[in-house]
Amino acid sequence: MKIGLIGLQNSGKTTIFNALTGQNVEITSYSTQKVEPNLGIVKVEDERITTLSTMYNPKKTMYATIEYIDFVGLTGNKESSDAFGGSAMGLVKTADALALVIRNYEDPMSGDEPMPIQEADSIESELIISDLIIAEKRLEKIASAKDRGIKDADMVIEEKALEKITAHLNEDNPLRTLELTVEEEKAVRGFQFISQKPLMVILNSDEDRFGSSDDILQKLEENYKAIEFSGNFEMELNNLEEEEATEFMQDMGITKSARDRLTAFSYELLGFISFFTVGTDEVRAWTITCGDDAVEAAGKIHSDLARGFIRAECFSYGDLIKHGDEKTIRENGLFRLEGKKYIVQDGDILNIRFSV
Ligand SMILES: Nc1nc2c(ncn2[C@@H]2O[C@H](COP(=O)(O)OP(=O)(O)OP(=O)(O)O)[C@@H](O)[C@H]2O)c(=O)[nH]1
Ligand SMILES: [Mg+2]
Repeated sequence: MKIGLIGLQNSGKTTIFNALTGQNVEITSYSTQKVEPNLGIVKVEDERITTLSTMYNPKKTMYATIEYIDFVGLTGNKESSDAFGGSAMGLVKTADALALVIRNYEDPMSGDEPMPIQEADSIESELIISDLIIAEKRLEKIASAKDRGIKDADMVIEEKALEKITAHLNEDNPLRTLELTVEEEKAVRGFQFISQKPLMVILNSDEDRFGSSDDILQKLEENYKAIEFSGNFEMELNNLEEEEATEFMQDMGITKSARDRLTAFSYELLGFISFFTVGTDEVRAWTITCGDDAVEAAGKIHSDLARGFIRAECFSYGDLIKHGDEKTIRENGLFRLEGKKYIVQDGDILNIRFSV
């Protein structure tokens, strides 16, 4: 899973990136104009994998991972709608979800008071406008093709979908709140509209404001999924010994690390679940979307497994813990053979039978 951190300049994206990844990317209160985004991969803590690894004693243990991409800040200048210009845009489009970082502290350069709700709304508008430009350009092309007498069934569907999309965007709504039919969705998938991506808002509060922003969070939650971090504080925890860090966190009323909180939040937002593969070679967690079937799960491991799918041998992590070993699971009739249409459950342990 890839999450892109976006937001205005000085909203604390890099600070939060450091807090999440344990990296030490330079933090500046002036824009560095550094266009290259920072990349960091973090492990998704899952005690089930730890337990499975103890049971199977494999050569390799692989946790699921989240990749964070820290982009350069947007200027918030409506006239220049090239916010995600060039290569950065290409990268933003590869993200599975966006985390929009909003400043909730005085601007270190100008001293300006934070205006978190306005900031979130104005960036949402930028995303909407950038999609609108793409959709309208494409509609113009379709219109001119039609003028030249070109017309096919696919184009008709695409045009209808794009009209629906532009109407929605024109009312200042992001595409993630628009329902498209499977056909329409397919027709416009290639545009990778940015406001269609799942979005979470990270309210980045300074130490004084942290924990007393319920009213702001409530307001944000009218339109967004929102979570509060104290970026600076949480970044500095990385430099402390664990015991000391825990004490500091308790003082702030933080129960889990920024990394664990954002992991849980994004799994919930994106509807992600995990299944496992086990063996003496490797114990591994795989991330899929809730509702995915056995073939889709197999495809996560390797496209060959999806293509040549025969059956999934399956039992659940919960049953394994309850009964202690695979043998007892079989004896109790809890070892199942599932077909292509089987909807994989969180905590399923799968072995895919396939032939290509
Ligand atoms: N008080 C306070 N200041 C913060 C916090 N997070 C970031 N800052 C300050 O805000 C400034 C910018 O932080 P960065 O993390 O570089 O912000 P950014 O969003 O990555 O900025 P750009 O990459 O230029 O867009 C620095 O001076 C930070 O010290 C915070 O939680 N509290
Ligand atoms: Mg930055």
